[in-house]
Amino acid sequence: MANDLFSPTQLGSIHLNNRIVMAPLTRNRAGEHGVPNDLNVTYYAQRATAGLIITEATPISPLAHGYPALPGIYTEAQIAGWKKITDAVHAKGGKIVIQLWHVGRISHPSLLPDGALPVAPSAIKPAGQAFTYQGLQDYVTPRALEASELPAIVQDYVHATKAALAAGFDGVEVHAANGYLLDQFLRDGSNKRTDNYGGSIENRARLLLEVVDAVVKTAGADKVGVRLSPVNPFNDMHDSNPQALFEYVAEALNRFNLAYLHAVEGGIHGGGKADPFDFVAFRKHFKGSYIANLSYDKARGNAAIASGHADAIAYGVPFIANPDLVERFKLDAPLNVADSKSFYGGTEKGYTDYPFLAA
Ligand code: 8OZ
Repeated sequence: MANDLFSPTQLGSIHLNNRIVMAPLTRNRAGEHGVPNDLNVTYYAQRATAGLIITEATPISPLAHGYPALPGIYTEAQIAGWKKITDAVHAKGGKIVIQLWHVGRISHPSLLPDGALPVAPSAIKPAGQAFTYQGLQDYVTPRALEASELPAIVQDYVHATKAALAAGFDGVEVHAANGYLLDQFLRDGSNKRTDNYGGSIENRARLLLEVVDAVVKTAGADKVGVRLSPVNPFNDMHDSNPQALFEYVAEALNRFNLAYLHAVEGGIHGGGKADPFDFVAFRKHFKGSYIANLSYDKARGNAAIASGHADAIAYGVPFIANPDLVERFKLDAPLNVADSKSFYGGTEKGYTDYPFLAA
């Protein structure tokens, strides 16, 4: 029988009971100092029947922050907070990886230590406004990173990877999507550098590949995934030839034998219309496992797995509103509808209070 969403699979060293993956979802409900709290434990434990949970994007250092109330993965207290989450998910037979994040220019001095300027490949201010503790504020012109500063950022990824392993995660996902730092280097709308990290596709991919190399050396390739979003225009992103760029990146990632590649197959977060892109052709350039994401339902998820396009499907909004999404898919039960007003920040309302199916 052909594989479907309910077939077990193996992503690197991570065994999944099913192929229904919880996508990374920013929820802005961490405790003080970026320490995950008991409410966060409940939220993730409720969703442990997912074949794999990818955590919300998690800053790797104080300078990697860009929104209020994010959890971090760089202090002892944060490790202890996350350990409660990985323990709770594992106790229920689930698997969980943490998404490692540096926001680059999508930040604001009020969110950074000593009011620092956000950093980016080039000093280009993104259109739009930052979410800050004082409300929406215009983005500022970021500071272009010196090439000599990049090794320290790579080391921040290494430090965060060590912290993630200490916290009991099954692996890490390098966030190279959605207009944040690594994606800012990849795409030429945000990268105008004239050094080894800008210009050609090879140069723009260099920082991502250095980060992945360092993270793989720290965790082992079979515990590392990468997320890309070739045509998501969110965060004022654009590239002149995304097909060529991201097919190069997919092929370059083959050398590592990663646990998986994860792609956002279009535009998300209302960033505008995505450029055309052939995701089937793109996927064929990557030799390992592939997680597809973006508005899949059960039928399209099964079809993508049956056709060999994807090994697993990541569901975002459906997992916000349906902690038991796997059970509901299995039974073809109706889905709870997500309340978008409680996506970002707040209390248990719209976070841990979505009902499970009645027993
Ligand atoms: C929505 C709001 C804030 C952050 C992403 C981490 O798009 C995010 C994010 C999404 O990857």
